[in-house]
Amino acid sequence: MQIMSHDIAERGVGSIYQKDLEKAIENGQLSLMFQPKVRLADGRSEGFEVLTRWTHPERGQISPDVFVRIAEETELIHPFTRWVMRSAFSQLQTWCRNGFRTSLSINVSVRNLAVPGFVSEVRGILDEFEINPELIELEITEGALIQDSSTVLKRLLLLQDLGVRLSIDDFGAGYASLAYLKMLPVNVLKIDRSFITALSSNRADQRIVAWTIRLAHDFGMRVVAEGVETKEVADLLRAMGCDMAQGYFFGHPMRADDVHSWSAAHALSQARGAPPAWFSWLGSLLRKNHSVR
Ligand SMILES: [Ca+2]
Repeated sequence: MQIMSHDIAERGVGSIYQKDLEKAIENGQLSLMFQPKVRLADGRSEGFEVLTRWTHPERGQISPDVFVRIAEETELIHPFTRWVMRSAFSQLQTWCRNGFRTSLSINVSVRNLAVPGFVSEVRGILDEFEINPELIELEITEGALIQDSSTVLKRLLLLQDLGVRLSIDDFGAGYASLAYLKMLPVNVLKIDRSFITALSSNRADQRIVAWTIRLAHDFGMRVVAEGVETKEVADLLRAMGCDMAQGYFFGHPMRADDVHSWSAAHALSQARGAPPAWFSWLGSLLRKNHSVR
C-alpha cells in the first residue's frame, strides 16, 4: 500500500509514525474526546465534536496535528475515519439507550469523499449502531472542498440523502469562492479559530466574522464559531447573530465518561442562569482529574 506523500517523507515525521499509526488504529491506542458546542442565544448544548487522541506506547501523547496529518496524507485516512465513526456511533448508541440523546460531529477528510464506497460505508455504520442520521454531522475542511469539486459535490449530495448534516470546517482558512459555497449542500459553516481568538480586539476580524455570519445566513446555513476562549468573544459573537460556539470558554474536549455529567451540570446552570464561566471551572477540574490536554 502506498502511503506517504513527499511532504511527509521530507519532514521525516511519517517514517517515524506511519507504521505506528497503522498499529494504533488496530490495537486500540486511539481514544475519543468530545468537545461541546453551545447555542449562543440561550446557552443550550448543541452536541459535541468528536476529536481523537493517540497515546503511543513509548512516546506518550502524540499531537493530533501530527497524526491526523499523517492519516490525511496517506491511505491510513480510510481505516482511521472508519475507526472514528464506528467508535463514535457505538458511544452514541450507548448514550441513546441510556436515555441521553445528543448529536455528534465527525471530521471527515476529502480523501474519504474521493472513495466511491464511502457513502455506503457511512450508511452501513449508521445501520449497524442504529443511529438516527439526524444526530450526525460530518465536518469537511474548506480547503479540501475545493480540490475536486465535481466528485466532492456528488458525494456530498449522496450523504445529504442519507439524512446526515454537513458542515464546512475551518472556514476562512482556505480559499473557497462564494459561488462554489452556494452550490454545496451544506447546513453549517464553522468559522476558523484564527478569526475568533482575538476577536474582541481585532477590528478587521470583527468585520470578516460579521460579514461571514451574514453570508452564511443568506445561504441558509447556521454558523459555529470555533476557538471561543473568553466571555467577551462569546458576547460579541452573540451580538453579531452567530448561532453556536465551541471553545475552551464553554468546554474543553472531554472523555465520554465526563460528557453526561458536563451536560447535566450545563443544563442545571443554564436553568439557574449561571454564567458559562462556571463550566470553564468544571472543565479545568475534569482536566486535572484526567490529565487531558
Ligand atoms: Ca472540525
